[in-house]
Amino acid sequence: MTTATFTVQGMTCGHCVAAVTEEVGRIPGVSDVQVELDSGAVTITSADDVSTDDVKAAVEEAGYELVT
Ligand SMILES: [Cu+2]
Repeated sequence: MTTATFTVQGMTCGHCVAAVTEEVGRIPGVSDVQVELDSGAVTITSADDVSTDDVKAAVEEAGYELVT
């Protein structure tokens, strides 16, 4: 198990958090996603390292932007 934290821009409410959690949770191997609304921090627990490209794609699919 490994964890990685990313920052997502543009979330404003619990619905945004749910959308990001759902999309990021679909990345293969991801077992847990914790989203902090205020800071935009998204902590991902997965079997193997997640690729930034996968996280970026999932975040954009949800309608938000990954801060790099
Ligand atoms: Cu929202």
